[in-house]
Amino acid sequence: MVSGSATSDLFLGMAQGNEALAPGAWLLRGFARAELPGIVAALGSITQAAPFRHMTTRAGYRMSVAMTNCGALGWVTDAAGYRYDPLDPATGSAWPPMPDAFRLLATRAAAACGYEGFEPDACLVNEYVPGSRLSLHRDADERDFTHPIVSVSLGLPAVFLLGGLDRGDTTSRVRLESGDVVVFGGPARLAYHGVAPLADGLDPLLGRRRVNLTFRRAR
Ligand code: MD3
Ligand code: FE
Repeated sequence: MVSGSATSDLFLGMAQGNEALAPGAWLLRGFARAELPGIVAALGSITQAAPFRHMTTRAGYRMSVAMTNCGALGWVTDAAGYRYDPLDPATGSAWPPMPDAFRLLATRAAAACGYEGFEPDACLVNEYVPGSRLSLHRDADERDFTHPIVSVSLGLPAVFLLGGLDRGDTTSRVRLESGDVVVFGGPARLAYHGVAPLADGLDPLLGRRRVNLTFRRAR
């Protein structure tokens, strides 16, 4: 798509050029491109305070994606299961604050898709190296699913898999590049999704890796 008519786009407050991936899911190609150097610099400060680490699922599997967080709450998984925690279990300290530039970017992207007033309190930061993947899952640890999730892709390109509300639904593949932003709300908020194994390459800003920021309203 192919957003609807100019009239309904205006009515919903959506900018021209947004691509609908599914009802409620919008791809904003290059939305963060101009801000990439600043985002990458801020990311360096965050990972200095809260380094990337490979978490373990409740079932005991080590995730191939390394993770950290910024913001009031951080998503963690360990033998106790999945949860949002105000403290980084690795340091015992609060997660680094969410930079204003991150928060404003997420709020602007959500508003560009018709989700006004999005105020994220958690930003999960995923780091992929060649071969890292994220198996099909849905994000259901948040309190209120009327809030969207905003994803910002940085570094190497990835193939994002988007399914439906049932695990067995067919998935479509979307190539996400550095600076692309995706907004998942409404009927797409609880859709199954994942990331195919990362292909090798070299990104001018991030090297041999991909980093994804997901902005959430957890509480
Ligand atoms: C669709 N991250 O952190 S972002 C995750 O690229 C996650 O690192 C992927 O899935 C990544 O949970 C994909 C895109 C995304 C995020 C949340 C969604 C897609 C979503 C929530 C509902 C539907
Ligand atoms: Fe997810």
